[in-house]
Amino acid sequence: MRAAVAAVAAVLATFLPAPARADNPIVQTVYTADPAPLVHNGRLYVYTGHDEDGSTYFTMRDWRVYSTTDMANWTDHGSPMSLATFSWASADAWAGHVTERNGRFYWYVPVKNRATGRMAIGVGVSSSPTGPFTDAIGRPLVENGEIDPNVLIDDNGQAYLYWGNPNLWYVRLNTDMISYSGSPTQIPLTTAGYGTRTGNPNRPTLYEEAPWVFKRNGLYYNVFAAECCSEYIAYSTAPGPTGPWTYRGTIMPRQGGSFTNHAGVVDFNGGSYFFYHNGALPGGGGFTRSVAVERFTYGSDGTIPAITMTTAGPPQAGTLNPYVRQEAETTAWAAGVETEPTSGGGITIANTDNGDYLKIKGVGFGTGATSFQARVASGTSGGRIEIRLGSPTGTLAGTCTTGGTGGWQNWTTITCPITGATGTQDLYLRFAGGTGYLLNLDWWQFSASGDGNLLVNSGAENGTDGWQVFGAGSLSASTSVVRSGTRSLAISGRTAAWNGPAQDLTGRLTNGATYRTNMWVRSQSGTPSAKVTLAVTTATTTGYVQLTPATTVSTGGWTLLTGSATVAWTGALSRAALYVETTAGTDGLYLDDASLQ
Ligand code: FUB
Repeated sequence: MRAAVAAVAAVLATFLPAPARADNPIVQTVYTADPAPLVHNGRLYVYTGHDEDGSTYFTMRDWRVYSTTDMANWTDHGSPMSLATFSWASADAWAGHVTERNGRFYWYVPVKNRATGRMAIGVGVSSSPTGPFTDAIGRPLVENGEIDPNVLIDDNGQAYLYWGNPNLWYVRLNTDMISYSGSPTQIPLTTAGYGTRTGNPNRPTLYEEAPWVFKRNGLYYNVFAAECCSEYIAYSTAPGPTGPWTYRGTIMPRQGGSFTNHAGVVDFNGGSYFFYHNGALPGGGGFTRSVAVERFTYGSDGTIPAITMTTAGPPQAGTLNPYVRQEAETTAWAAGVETEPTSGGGITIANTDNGDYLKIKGVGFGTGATSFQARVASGTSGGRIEIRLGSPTGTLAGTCTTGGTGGWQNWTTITCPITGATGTQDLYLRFAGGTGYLLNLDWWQFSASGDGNLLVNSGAENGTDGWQVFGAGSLSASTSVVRSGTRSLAISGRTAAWNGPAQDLTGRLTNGATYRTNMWVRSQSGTPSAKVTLAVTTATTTGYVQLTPATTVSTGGWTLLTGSATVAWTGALSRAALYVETTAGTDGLYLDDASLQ
C-alpha cells in the first residue's frame, strides 16, 4: 500500500497546493480493520486487524496496536500478536477484542482451527497492553464455527464472552478469563430485540456480526454490524447482560467503500468515541480497509446519535509537547512511509522516499524552538529531514541532514537549528534527497532556550544535585550505565516499594495545570514495575497523583515512563514531591533524561 499512498502523495505534491491532511483514517502505513478500543492508564489503545495489501478476501495474518493521548496523534506499537501465536490456527486473524483484568490483558480473537477447519475463538495474554501476547491456553477457548468475540466484565465481576455470525452467543467466563462455566448460550434474535430484515428468510433480524457489548449508566448496549451487504452499524439495549434486548436503530449508515463495518465504542478523557472501518485509503475497499474514529455525545436518555464518517476525525485534546523525546511513529498522518521494528525492540519510520512526510498535529512550540534533534540511520547515502510548519510545503523552520550510517539499524543523532517555530502548529517532517530509501527515523525532539522542564539536573550530568531520596536508599551518579551524556542517577538500598529518587517541586507547580512526565528508567536487578508519583501535601491531607502509569523495567535496557496528569490541590500547598517508585519490591534503579513540563 505504501507505493499507492506515495504515488498519490507525489501527484498531489506536483499538481495541487499542499493539502491540510485529514486525520481519518487514523493509520496510513497499512490497511487496518475491526477496531477494538481500550482505555488503560490514561492512554486510549486501539487493537486492529490487518488487511494484507492487494487482498481479494479477508486475508489477515496478524493484529496491530495503536495508541493516543490526544485523539489526533497515534503511536504505532507494531504487531504483538499473529497467527503464529496460536500453533493450532491456520488462517484468518479476524476481529478481536482486548480486555484487562488484574493487570493482565486478554485478547480474544477468531481464527481458523487447522484441525477442524472451523472458526474458533482463541485467547492471547500479556502483562502489557502492547504485548507481546502469548497463547493463554494453547487451544481454542470455544469453537462453534462463529466469529467476532467481545467481552464485558460486569460491575459484579462476572465476565461474559459474546460472539457470533450468523447467531449471537454468550458464555460466562470464569475470573481467570481463560475458561468458562456453563455452556455457550444463544441470545434469541427476535425482531423486537434486533430489528426486522426483509428478503432473507434465513436471517429475519438485522443482526449480522461484530457485537460490541458494553454497560453505561446501568444500561447494556450491543452495537453491531447489521444486514450484510453492505453493512451498517446499529444497536440494541437491555436492562441486563443477557437481555431482553430492544432494537434502538441505526448509528452509522452504509458509507465509505467497504461492504463490512465493525464498531468499537469507548469513553476517554470526558469524550465518547466511535471507532469503525471503511475503504477510504488509496487502494482501499472491502478487503483493504482502514480504521477511523469520530467523537459523539450520548443523548440524555442514553441514546447513541447518528454518526457519519468524516475525514477530519475528532478534535485534538491538548497539544503535543515537542520538547520531550517523541517517537517518530507518533503521527496524525504518515504519507508514503512504512513502520518497522528496530533492533532495540522499538518501532521506526522506514522506507522514506523523497517527498514522503509525517504530519504531527497540534505541536505546542510556545515561545519558540531553537534546535531539532533526530535519531536516524541510513543504509544508503542518507538524506534530509525538512522541518516544515502548517503543511508539507509550509514554512521551512530548519533542515537536518545525515549521510549514510552504514546500515538501517546503525543509529546516529543529528541536530540542526530551528527558526520560526512558535505557538501551536501542525509539524511536518518531510524527507528529501535522491532516489531510493533515504533514512530511518526513530525519534525526534526540539529544544528551546527555556524548554519548560521543571526538573533540575534532569540527566544527572551534575551528579546527584537537585535529587533527594523519598524514604530510604542512597543516591549516586553512575558513569557505567547511562542513557545519554556521561551520567545517570542510581539509587540502591531501597527498603520499600515507595522509596525512590525524588525532587521537591514545591513552588514549581501551577494549581490545576496538566503536566507531561518523561523519565527513562532501568532496573539494577529484577523486572519491577516502575512509575512516577507526585505526593501533594496541604495542611489537611496528602494526595498522590500518578504522573505515569506503572511500566515494567528491566536490567537489559532503558524504559520510558511517560504520562500526562492534571495536578490540583485545595488550600495552601505545603509540599509537592515527585518520586520514582515501584509497585512492589526494592530493586535498585537507574534514571536518566527526566522531564516534567
Ligand atoms: O475482518 C474480518 C471480518 O470482517 C470480521 O471478523 C468481521 O467483523 C468483518 O469486519
